[in-house]
Amino acid sequence: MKTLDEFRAVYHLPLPELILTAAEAHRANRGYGDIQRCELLSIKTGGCPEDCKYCSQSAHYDTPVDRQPLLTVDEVRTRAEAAKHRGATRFCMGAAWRAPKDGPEFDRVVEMVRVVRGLGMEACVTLGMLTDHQARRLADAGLTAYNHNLDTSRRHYPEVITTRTYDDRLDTLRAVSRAGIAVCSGGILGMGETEDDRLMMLCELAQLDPPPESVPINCLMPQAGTPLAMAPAVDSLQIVRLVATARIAFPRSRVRLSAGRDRMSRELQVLCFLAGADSVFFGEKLLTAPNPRESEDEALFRAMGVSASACETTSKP
Ligand code: SAM
Ligand code: DTB
Ligand code: SF4
Repeated sequence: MKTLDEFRAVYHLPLPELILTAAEAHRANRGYGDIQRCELLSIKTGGCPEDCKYCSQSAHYDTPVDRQPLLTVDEVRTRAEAAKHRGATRFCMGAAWRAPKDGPEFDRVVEMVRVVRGLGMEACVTLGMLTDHQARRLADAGLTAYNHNLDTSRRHYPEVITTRTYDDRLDTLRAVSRAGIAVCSGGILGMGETEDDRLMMLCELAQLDPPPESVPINCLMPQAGTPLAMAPAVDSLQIVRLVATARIAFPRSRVRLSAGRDRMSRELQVLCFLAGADSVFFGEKLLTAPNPRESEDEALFRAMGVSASACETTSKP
């Protein structure tokens, strides 16, 4: 699927037909029961110069998030080891930067990537805009993927962020690909956009060559003090439709049911997995916001009868 009309035609199929089509694409292209557990760690928190209207870490808004300087490599190692014991196979690290500055801090992040890879986990980082040189250094350290979300459609973007452009975002994604690092890029639902805006975002991602290795679908977690603090929740069947459309458009990619699961019922999450989602953030905190309790996720996975081996690993500390 490449054109917006194709995306619309798929998205607006009768819902059972859409889910079945996505499930067939999922079964044909990936291990159906393989739902990846990822853990997320904020390695540098708050004080970000960007004005993303959804974000608790932007210095433009008065939010309850405390600033925290870049963690040490040892702190990251400890957290990554614990994540591995809980069954995570991917460790994702986020920094509240517009772009990393070359120097000791970037060197430290490169070392963090080496450490996580050394533990045998996939490593993903999200650090803001990257130069070609920085992308190559991360690639040399063995980085598995770089997360950099388009967030929304090109036309809705300026309503959400004014301190950078959509093309800045695409430039970084191209630098990441040029360095041979897999791209993780998706967006956030529930920022006042239309359903068509969400399809435009998927359509932009579908133009990337190669297509993104993973597509995170986040639901806005309204953050106190931000301009989107009072945004209403997204309709649950619209989430299912978008997940299914992403699965059909990116049959070989991970479609990640990312932020916002704490407000989703078990049944809605199961529908999303049926529609092709195959990854979650595991652990009680995302970057600054809460995630479902580990015990709840364990129970959900057990009830679904998937990833039994990962559950066994996680029950032993
Ligand atoms: N500063 C870097 C950047 O924005 O590229 C990396 C960190 S940023 C927090 C990573 C992503 O988290 C954002 O692109 C956005 O898609 C997602 N995110 C941030 N706040 C969120 C929220 N309140 N609800 C849902 N997703 C959110
Ligand atoms: C992504 O798409 N979602 C994650 C990850 N990439 C970095 C971030 C979710 C952040 C949720 C809000 C918070 O914890 O502050
Ligand atoms: Fe900064 Fe990233 Fe938050 Fe935007 S989303 S304010 S760039 S940390």
